[in-house]
Amino acid sequence: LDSELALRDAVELGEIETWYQPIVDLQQNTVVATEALARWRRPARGVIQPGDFIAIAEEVGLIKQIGTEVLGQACRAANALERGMAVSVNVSARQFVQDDFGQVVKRALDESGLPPEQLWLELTESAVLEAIDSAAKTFQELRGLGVRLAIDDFGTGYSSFTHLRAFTVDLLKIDLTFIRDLERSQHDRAIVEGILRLADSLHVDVVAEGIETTNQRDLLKAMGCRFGQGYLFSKPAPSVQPMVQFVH
Ligand code: G
Ligand code: G
Ligand code: MN
Ligand code: NA
Repeated sequence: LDSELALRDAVELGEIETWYQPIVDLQQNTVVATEALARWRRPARGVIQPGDFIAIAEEVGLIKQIGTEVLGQACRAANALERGMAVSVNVSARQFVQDDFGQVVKRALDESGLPPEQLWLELTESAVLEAIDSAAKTFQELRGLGVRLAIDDFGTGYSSFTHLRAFTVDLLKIDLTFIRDLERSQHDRAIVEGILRLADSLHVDVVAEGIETTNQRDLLKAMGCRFGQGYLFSKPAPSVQPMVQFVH
């Protein structure tokens, strides 16, 4: 309750920050994008992780405000780099079902000057499913703006294929649970290969999440996976890491 009250003022007080984790082109060895990850810098309590406040924000109706703040910060940060860097922003179901979500995104693009194709929006499968009726309209609006749409945590949702049939997306982010045991598990390799083949037929790009070892990276690269993200490259950090920092 204490944290709920504090969270109500967090945006106004400038306590919501955005951290960034690079997304790497595995084939080219370059950073092409960065995922925006919300953090709450609470005075005298330090940096609070999204796992400890995003769910509260959704319950008490603050996610719209916080999400809009993160979106704005992320677009400004990506645009400030002036070198084609994309930024990938998480969108929860509650945000996505807002009537004016298309407008919120348009405003963030206009105010930051970020080219639309440099904004990726990560939707979870459950977010899309919950919003199945209003989602179609919002999807059209977002496609019209020219932003790129990604399904986050792909493979963990209920009926992943239904979403692929219903909506045209540009990217799939393979959930890190499929990447973790890639070296040991023939089974997981088969699943990831299947997702890559499917994505290829659908002309959808893939980001493998949670890459922690060079072996995982090399396997994914050999399988033809285009993009990757994980602690091997960088943990989330308070500013966008420049491309030159990428040395693996
Ligand atoms: O950064 P970390 O790995 O702790 O993120 C944990 C979870 O919080 C992830 O599932 C991520 O998608 C979610 N998350 C992080 N930032 C945001 C945000 O700005 N909005 C929403 N809706 N979720 C976020
Ligand atoms: O649900 P979403 O994919 O948005 O969540 C991203 C989360 O994954 C963040 O909390 C981020 O800190 C975490 N993450 C990013 N890279 C790695 C990694 O290599 N290993 C693990 N275990 N977590 C990671
Ligand atoms: Mn994400
Ligand atoms: Na994910």
